[in-house]
Amino acid sequence: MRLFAKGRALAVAALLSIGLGAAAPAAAATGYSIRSLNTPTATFVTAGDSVRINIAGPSTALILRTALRMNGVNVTSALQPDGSSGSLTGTVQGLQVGDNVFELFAGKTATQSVAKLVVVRAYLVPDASAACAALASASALPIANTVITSATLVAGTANTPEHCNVVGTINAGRVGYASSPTASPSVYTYAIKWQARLPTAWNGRFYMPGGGGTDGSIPATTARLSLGYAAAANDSGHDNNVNTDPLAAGPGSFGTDYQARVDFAYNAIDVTTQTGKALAALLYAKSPTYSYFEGCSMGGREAMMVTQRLPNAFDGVVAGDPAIKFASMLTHAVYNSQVFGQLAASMSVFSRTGLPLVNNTYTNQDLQLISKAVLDACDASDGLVDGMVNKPLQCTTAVVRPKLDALQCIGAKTPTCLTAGQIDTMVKVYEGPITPSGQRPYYGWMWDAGIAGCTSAVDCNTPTATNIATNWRGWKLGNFAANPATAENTASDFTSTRGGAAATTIVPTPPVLPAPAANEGTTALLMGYNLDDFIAGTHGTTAAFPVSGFDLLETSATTLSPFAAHGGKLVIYQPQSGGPFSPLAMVDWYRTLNANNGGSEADYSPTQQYARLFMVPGMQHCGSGPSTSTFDALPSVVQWVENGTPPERIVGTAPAATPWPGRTRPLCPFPTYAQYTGSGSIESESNFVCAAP
Ligand SMILES: [Ca+2]
Repeated sequence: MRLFAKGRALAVAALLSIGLGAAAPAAAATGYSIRSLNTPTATFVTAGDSVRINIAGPSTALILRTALRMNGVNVTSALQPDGSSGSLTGTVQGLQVGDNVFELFAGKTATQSVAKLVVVRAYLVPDASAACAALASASALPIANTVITSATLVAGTANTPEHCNVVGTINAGRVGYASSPTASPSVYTYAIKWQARLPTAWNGRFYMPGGGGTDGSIPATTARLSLGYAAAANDSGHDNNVNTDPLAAGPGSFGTDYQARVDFAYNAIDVTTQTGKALAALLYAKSPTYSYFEGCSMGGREAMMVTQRLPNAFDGVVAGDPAIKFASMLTHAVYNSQVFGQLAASMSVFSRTGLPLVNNTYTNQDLQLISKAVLDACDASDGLVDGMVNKPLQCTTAVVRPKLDALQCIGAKTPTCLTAGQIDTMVKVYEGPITPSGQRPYYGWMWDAGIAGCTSAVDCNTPTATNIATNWRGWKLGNFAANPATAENTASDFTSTRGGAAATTIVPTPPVLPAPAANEGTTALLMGYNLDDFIAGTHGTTAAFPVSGFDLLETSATTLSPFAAHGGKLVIYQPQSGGPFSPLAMVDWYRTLNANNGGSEADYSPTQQYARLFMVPGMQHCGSGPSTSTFDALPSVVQWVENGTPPERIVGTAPAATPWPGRTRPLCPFPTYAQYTGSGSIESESNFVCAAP
């Protein structure tokens, strides 16, 4: 189980050969294409001033009539027939440092290009070792109280190119509020810790990966280095190895300090972005031309945040399974701890410390029964029975409930049936939290096969199968415990390392203390909350906490005009099963954005000019599940920003741990969905279109 994963970039590194621009044929719709044959990265040339280029057209006769221009200069004579019909290949000399724009014209005098490709020739740092070392004493950095701890040239390896590794702090030694009365001051002494990696061969771009969980460590900054991006990241202003008070939700104890909340919400990203860009400008004597942000989970919230609060800082943003409506989401964590807890109590399943043990309310096989019921109810509604629900908004509780009821045990519970309590409780959770006063503070959930799902091509819907995906239950229930008498609740939604910390110390004002991290202390708090009181706390302020946790962290603004006006492009991918964040919350946010942007349910085009949402059937939190969950969204946003080509589909591939390894599907811009054309293999995305619902 990946907890609040630190950016999908790590999981998809193998796909990065797609490169900065499109290595795949560009402008295929015209029948013409340009490809770079450079290796190892098609569109990033790190040595020399030439690149192998292939152009293709509908026929040999037509391709011989074309003109290829690089930066406006005709370079057609560099290409020759290569033996394939309608195809010319050759080496084009004279790349300039930086971006080189190739355009293909159908005729020598045509003015409208039929294909386009950008190839970057690297900016090279002369005397990189000395230049890197000099950054250690860089002055005039933009943020006060910045300290550079080290600046070291790191030799290239098979995986990462030579780069300058710069490590530093901002506001180190800041003493915050005491996290609990007996805590040592070292626990509430803070710094914003950051790291920048600046490759010697640079593509002119800046890149920042988001964090994960409740942050507290610097995410990896190596994922895009081989493509030439200069990267920077930060720990969000607290360190899980330092700022962890066992009486203040452990690593969530930073939430007892207001400035640490502000740093976590947005400030650490702001100051690290400014610092990282300034370091790049010093090293390369040139400011970045484009800047990108990418993250999943909490990193996804950070991605949404930069489009809302720092609208000029980034040109392209990828937000994966984002933690938007973060404060509202916590009502779901609290509510689930209570309703699942009530089910556990009714089953007389208790933990080591005597709390209801949510972990054992459903076996993996029970969840797989529900997954199968969802498919029975909704798989065919998209026109193809393939184990995927591509029209999830039609898969309502009213549609699913009869299939669940059909699973109800006649007599005693067996592995092939569900108790009435199990069915009722799961429906409650999927309908979303309701408070004692009748408020509906969050959303229901999206019925989707990824509540469980097979992790192999072998049928797992038998009472004894063990190959069942467990990411969803990891968030909601925790893994099934072999011996309840020695077990504790481990659901990530309501234990101290994740949602529980957020619901006690990070979001409510004042913070709820003590929030003991040991002996299920945080879980016990959540199970005992009055949900109306909890909501009031998320909106609370005091003299010491002048802005509420809700307003700092909700990140749900539905006007992105400054970001759009800046030219920013946003790609969101939203798993339909998800983990901590409701897919319906994202759909509602996007619909509201569209309505505020002059769109309607029949017309998403105004919003799709700069923000596109891609639902991912079957996918669990930031990956896994019975899903085509392997994809890399960054190249699509780069194409959009730099070439003006919006993503009409993102191709996802099913990983090995699915019923159909290697299957591909188009992920479609909401509200369209992947619809089978009716012919050809159902395992190939090429036989699917993105259709209106
Ligand atoms: Ca289907």
